[in-house]
Amino acid sequence: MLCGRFALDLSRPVIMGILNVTPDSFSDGGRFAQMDSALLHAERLLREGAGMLDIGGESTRPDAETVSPEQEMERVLPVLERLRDCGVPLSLDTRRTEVMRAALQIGVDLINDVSALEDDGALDLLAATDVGICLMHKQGNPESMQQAPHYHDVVAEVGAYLQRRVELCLAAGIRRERLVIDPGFGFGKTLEHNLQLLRTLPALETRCGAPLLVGMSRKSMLGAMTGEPVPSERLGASVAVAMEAARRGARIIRVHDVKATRQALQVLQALATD
Ligand code: 7PJ
Repeated sequence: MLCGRFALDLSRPVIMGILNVTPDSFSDGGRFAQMDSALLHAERLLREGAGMLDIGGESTRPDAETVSPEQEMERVLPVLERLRDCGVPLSLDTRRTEVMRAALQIGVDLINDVSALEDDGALDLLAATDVGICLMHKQGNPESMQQAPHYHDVVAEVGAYLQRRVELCLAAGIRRERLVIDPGFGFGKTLEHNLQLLRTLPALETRCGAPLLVGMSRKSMLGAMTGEPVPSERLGASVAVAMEAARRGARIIRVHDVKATRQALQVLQALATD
């Protein structure tokens, strides 16, 4: 995969470590404390085996508070700048063209967009660059998407949407090698929808002709299966679904817990016969 300054080898799954840059509830030390804790956390993710970092300043969890584009940029741009030479591709998790434009000036390798470049101008902006692009499916908006997710055939609808977004990118002159796709677990989906998508991952990759990125780490679908209400206590469930996704061909796995995911992937790879 071509991804800004990097050509990524996806023959084995790559772990994308999640770096949230949102206000730290444990400290009110302001911007510097936020920066320090983000950098410390990035160091840990890298030490534990992250092959790329996904930096996000706007929470897109269900019911999250809204963040202005200015706030989002204030959070992520300094972190992007400081991590620029950390040795792995830097991904930015954003839906906003304005934030993408500013990040491109500093240097970013992949734009991870949970709205698949639907913001005005995003497609044209990225077409003129060489960054990687993650196109994700969601139904509705983060504020309300979990209220009543509905599909006639979730696998067919998510596949058709992602296929259309891939074709739109190709038509805009973006090379296929720059694209990854993501069914968007938890983004306007019930547990049953998520499970159907997980079971049919291989067909999605074939249909869209782009490698798969998946993100299920700590999500409420795991709470629904295990009864564990606390996201950070869902490590076992997170690793289990990450391995199932890897077995079904996921190439980039977006997680909070890099060390445990890496160990599990190493076992999976040792067991593989082909
Ligand atoms: C995802 C994401 C995901 C991609 C978030 C959370 C919510 N980007 N950003 N895929 N989820 N590509 O991590 O709980 O599933 S934010």
